[in-house]
Amino acid sequence: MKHFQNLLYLILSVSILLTACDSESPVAVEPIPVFSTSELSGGETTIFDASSHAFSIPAPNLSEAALEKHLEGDVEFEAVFVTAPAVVNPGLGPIYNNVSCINCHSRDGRGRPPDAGEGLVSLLFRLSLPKTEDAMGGKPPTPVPGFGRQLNNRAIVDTNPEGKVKIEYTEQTLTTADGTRVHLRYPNYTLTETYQPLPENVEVSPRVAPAVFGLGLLEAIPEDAILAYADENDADGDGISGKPNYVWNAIEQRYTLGRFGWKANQPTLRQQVAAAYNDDMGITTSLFMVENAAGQSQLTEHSATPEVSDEILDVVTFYVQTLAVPARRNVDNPQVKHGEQLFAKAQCASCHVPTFRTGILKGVPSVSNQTIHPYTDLLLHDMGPGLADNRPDFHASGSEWRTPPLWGIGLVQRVNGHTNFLHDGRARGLMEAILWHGGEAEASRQAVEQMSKAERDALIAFLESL
Ligand code: HEC
Ligand code: HEC
Ligand SMILES: [Ca+2]
Ligand SMILES: [Ca+2]
Ligand SMILES: [Ca+2]
Repeated sequence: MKHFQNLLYLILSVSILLTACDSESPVAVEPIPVFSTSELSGGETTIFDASSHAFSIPAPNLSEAALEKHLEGDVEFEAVFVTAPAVVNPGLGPIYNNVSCINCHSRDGRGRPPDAGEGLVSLLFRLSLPKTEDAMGGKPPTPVPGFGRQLNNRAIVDTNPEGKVKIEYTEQTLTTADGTRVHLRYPNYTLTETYQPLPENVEVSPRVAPAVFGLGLLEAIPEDAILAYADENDADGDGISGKPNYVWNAIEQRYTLGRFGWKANQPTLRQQVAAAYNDDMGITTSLFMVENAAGQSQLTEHSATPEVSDEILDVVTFYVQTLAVPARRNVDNPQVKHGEQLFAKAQCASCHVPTFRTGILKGVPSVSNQTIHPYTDLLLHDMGPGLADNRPDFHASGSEWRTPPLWGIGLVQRVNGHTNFLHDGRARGLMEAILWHGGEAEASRQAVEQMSKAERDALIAFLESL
């Protein structure tokens, strides 16, 4: 392999020498690598595919047995659940948000808010009452009596959905230093047709389904490496803090570092998946045996055995751990390179951390010991009042969000047919998403507002290369 690579360098060098001879001033020739390392966003799990399937491809470095397990998980991720009793995939509801994982995580990508006149599909609303600290010093969200942790807007026959949501947008305009006007859309949510009155002091958090590729790599980042970026009291004075969330770990029965979800509110992918079955689909697993409708008069039956087996929970977890990360494109394009410099200069990289080295994730060698480029620190940041949901989630305050990874963001249009970004999908494009940044990212946003049009275009070209 090494020989082959050297040979390749040689051939490339010779051909460059030949072309160099044509020009006026021949330049010294360095061997150039076949792939730039910066293209390999997911290390050895990277795939070179920029098609509409870019988020749905198994990591190319899986063993044959691992690939088989991944493909079993793929089938379960797409499985449509129905009302019990049924032969295949029973247990749906009685109240739920959607009938399969893939219905929300469309093409393993991201969801969006509904269009005018459309019902909720891949946007859901977490609910809670103002929290109090528990005996162990944790801050779990307090479920709302009769509604639990989330508004379940769909229900099986003869059962009432918990309610509906009316979304109205208002527009505000921001003018950049060079006089360009950018429109920002601000959502207003009203919970309607609730099956019983909601308490006055209910807290509501809108969240769209994020993409599910590359997640095993994020799970494999050593905790120390994440905590190294935490700077809760901004000791280095750069205006950016970065705070770890500590969330309830149902497997370990203690509080551990949160990594997944828009507020880093889930500690592991296994728990995230089990919670999705439970909260989003009304399906019990060994991890969460209590139906999401518990405590409601409309819950008549309660299965004594998990509605989804541990085998299925295993393979679905493995599936979201082992989806490949798409490679970057156009890394050597001068505009993209310029944009990358501006990204660093505007301090974007302080939160959207470009590079991590993964440790060992037990049972998942393909994501272990990889150099990756996720553009996240997995920490919480105060993003200001404009983005606040005012619903704390464990240690995340009402205005704190986890930095989302930016890898693959340039392919969202291709895969999902939209460019709705941020936790509630309010942004209709990358620039709108950036211009919502406030709080700790205030200086970053101001830097972007001060940029010339050419610089803003370069920044976007860089993001689109991810
Ligand atoms: C109703 C829509 C919906 C359904 C159905 C759904 N999800 Fe999700 N999923 C979401 C939302 C919204 C989030 C973000 C949750 C949060 O921030 O708390 C999410 C988060 C995730 C994450 C974490 C992603 C990240 O980057 O942190 C994983 C993994 C995931 N879901 C897997 C699944 C699996 C597996 C299923 C099926 C068992 C499923 N989801 C069903 C909407 C859905
Ligand atoms: C203080 C930390 C911080 C800084 C600095 C920062 N971001 Fe972010 N970024 C976030 C967080 C947190 C979110 C999620 C906010 C939300 O969804 O409400 C986000 C969201 C985004 C998104 C949308 C991602 C998605 O999945 O929807 C983009 C694009 C983005 N940032 C780009 C940038 C760029 C470009 C810069 C520099 C100009 C920047 N960010 C600076 C923390 C930061
Ligand atoms: Ca059920
Ligand atoms: Ca509920
Ligand atoms: Ca700091």
